[in-house]
Amino acid sequence: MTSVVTDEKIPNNVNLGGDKRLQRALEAWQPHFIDWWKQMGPIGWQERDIYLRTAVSVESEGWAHFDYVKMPDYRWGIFLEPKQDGRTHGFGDNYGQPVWDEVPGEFRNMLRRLIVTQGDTEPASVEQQRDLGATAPSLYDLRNLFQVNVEEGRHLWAMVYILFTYFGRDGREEAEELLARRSGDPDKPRILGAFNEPTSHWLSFLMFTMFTDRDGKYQLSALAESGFDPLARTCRFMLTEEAHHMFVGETGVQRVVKRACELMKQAPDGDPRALGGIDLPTIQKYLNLWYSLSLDLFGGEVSSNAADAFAAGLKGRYKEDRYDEHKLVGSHFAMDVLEGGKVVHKDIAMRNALNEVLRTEYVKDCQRGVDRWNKTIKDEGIAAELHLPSNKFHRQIGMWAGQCFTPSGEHIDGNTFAARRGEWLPNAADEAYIKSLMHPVYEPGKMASWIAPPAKGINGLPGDFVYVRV
Ligand code: BYC
Repeated sequence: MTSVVTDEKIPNNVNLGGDKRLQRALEAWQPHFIDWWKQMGPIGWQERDIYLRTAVSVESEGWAHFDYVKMPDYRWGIFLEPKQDGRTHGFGDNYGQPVWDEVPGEFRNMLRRLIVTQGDTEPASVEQQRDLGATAPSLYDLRNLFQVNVEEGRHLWAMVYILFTYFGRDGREEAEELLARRSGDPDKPRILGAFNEPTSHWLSFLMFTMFTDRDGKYQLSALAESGFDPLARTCRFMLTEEAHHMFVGETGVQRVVKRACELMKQAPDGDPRALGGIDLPTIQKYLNLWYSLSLDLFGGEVSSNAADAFAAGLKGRYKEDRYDEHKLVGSHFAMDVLEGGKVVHKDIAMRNALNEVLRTEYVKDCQRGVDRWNKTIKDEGIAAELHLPSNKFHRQIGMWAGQCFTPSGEHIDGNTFAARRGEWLPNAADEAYIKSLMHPVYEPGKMASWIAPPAKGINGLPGDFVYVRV
């Protein structure tokens, strides 16, 4: 394995110093990235000391270093998992052939599109979250927000490294574009829908890290199988960091749920809102919103793009090794489809159904998280449950877009949906209420009224550690 270099301008384990042209090109992009970070990154906290984790190698033991850092000084590095000698394509038409170390000409555009789409989500999420530092419910949460933000920045570096190294001038242009698009900007929006949605308060942030970052886990896992080996190696290491982001979301929502239950028991009429909490029905609405937005990120249910990417060996399935058959010629996937305005269950050619196959794995993973939230509710002695809505509910991409379904999956007309929308998705009053709770709590160890404390601190430190020097 190439050794880790941390004293260069760009820390890396890819022997960047051995390719002076590439190194100069990336060092020329670096100030553009820092300008973007200062302009579009977290507002108001750039000069503060934050207790952050920095990736310093890819070893499973000791891959990260924790210390106080000012965010613009964060050491965003390039780290790829070591190359496995003799690795072969694990799926698709080239199954069993040696993997590629260079971009295969015939798949160049498809590969670039996948990498650019992945790369685009990283700065997008930082932009979406840039105001949240003003209203963090605790120093612990504030630090977690910034940890997520700097690591999304590193994931951008991961994709930019691939673009610069393997895509020549096109790659450099794409890297500039990644810094030029803006989340939510109608003239130059980010590529995928959910990354243009406002994440304007902490409940949305926690749902985003639970559901949208989890799409990241599944997409990165599918790309980690890629027969384009540099992409596979970079995605494998990105997954190591991604786990913390989902932890922030899942445990964050779990703490909101716990607090709701505690306040239900304390409030005279059982309404946690009376004591500055967030009630379970409102939590359910935000769950419905962010889950459905995140389902859209898997693309159409039936997709020739997905079939082509699989056939080419560029994008596989989640944990491809678990499957017995890796070419998927002649096999089928049974799924709901829309035919003549009706929902029917049908066999679809497997390669065309691969977005749905990946989404199905994602849904199971989300359900495991919701089950853990429901256990918290039960442990608090409250008789209520949260539910994932149907995968047809509130969809804007794919087969169910333009159709209306209830959260339990009943096909309804547009007028009924419009009349009942506010029961299922956050309405203006819910947004106003949640925003009214968003006041910063920056005293070490203290929490806002609407969220329970975490079970433990970061890196073995106590909950009242000064995670951010305010
Ligand atoms: N919004 O064949 P189709 C993460 C477009 S998250 C807007 O149905 P395909 C992270 C599609 O581009 C993971 N447009 O789907 C999380 C295509 O357009 P063109 C990000 C959409 O291509 C939190 C057309 O519709 N990584 O890492 O099989 C924080 C027809 O497409 C959307 C990736 O996504 C949408 N939701 O699949 C930070 C991996 N969905 O080409 C980070 C790379 C589809 O006809 N991307 N369209 O103009 C992919 O694998 C695929 O592009 C997708 C779409 C799965 C997104």
